[in-house]
Amino acid sequence: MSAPNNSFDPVEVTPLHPDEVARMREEALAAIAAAQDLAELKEVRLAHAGDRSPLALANREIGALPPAAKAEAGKRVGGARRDVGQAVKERQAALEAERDERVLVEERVDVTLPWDRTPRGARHPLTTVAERMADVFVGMGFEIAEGPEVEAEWFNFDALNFQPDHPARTMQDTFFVEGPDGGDSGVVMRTHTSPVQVRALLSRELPVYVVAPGKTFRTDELDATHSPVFHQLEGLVVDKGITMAHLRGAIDAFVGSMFGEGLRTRFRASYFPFTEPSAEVDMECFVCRGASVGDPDNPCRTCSSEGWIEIGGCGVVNPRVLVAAGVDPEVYSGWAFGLGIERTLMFAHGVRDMHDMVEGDIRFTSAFGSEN
Ligand code: FA5
Repeated sequence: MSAPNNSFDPVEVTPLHPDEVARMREEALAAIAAAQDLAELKEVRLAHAGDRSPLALANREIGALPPAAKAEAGKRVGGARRDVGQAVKERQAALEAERDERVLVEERVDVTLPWDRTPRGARHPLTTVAERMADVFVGMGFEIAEGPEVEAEWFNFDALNFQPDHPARTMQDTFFVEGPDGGDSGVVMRTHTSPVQVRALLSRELPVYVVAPGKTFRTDELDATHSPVFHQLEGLVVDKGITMAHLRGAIDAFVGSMFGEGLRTRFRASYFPFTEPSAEVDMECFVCRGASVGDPDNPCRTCSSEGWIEIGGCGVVNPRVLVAAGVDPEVYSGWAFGLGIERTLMFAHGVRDMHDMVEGDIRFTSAFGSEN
């Protein structure tokens, strides 16, 4: 067994030599001071204060020294490591403060700049008016029903009691969908939303209280009051003991809600194959309330000084329609209406020309705001 190495001189172990320890300390402090950002400082910390740094390796040598030499060498290396650790801490704090200051400047938001210069998109007023119209009926307990825009002729015409020779079926009014061989496909672009009546009756339990907003198509020329593609709101009620008086009440509630309370409505006798009796619905002009009639000094542009505005067609559901939809007309009765949504938008917002609604000019739609 060998004797303890009492005569060992720590000065002889190079990494523990005071000059060497001082050099390692100076080198570390210089590298820390030179670190320009936090990433660089991280690398410097690993190199000069990490487990494999020269000072850490020197520290390991102390274990091999004789006890008498350990204290002094430990003090020397420990002091250098403390200084390096302290310098890293201080540099870290300084660099973090610099970074925070820079980020504050770089990410500054000038709250005085004008905001949102890009015009915001909005839904088309036809969509919002259609929803408002439907909402009035939803508020009365109606449900929303739907049907396809490309519709079977049977739903669009036959089930609604249009006779085979009815003029609405001709090419002058209806867009027919061509069959694969160029012939008759039995399918049309729906000319009104009334086919949804039959679809609703076939697919729902009675009683039925529905409204169906939707797109419709006719071979009309685009002019100030007509469009080949337009929208209607269909309404249908089928229940026991339903009369035209209920229809009157529902229309009055709708007109009051959309255009203002207290406006009178009137029914003018008309004809639709799927209702009997049928009527055109007029409402009192909400601008002049009839005051312009017979007064050339105060003309009204909204009602053309007629005092009344036509808003759609309606009537008691023809028993033949109920039979086509499998409903017993001895037990059930009902009524239906079809309102033009473009016309409603025209009256409600003073839109003079149908072109404005279809041409997609943002100057028209933006006037309605960004209601969504
Ligand atoms: C019908 O379409 C019936 N289906 C309405 C109906 C439903 C009656 C249920 C009875 C029971 P009419 O063809 O009148 O009816 O059209 C109804 C409304 O659609 C018109 O009052 C008008 O506001 C609108 N309309 C019709 N054609 C056009 C068009 N080319 N452009 C814009 N709106 C139109």
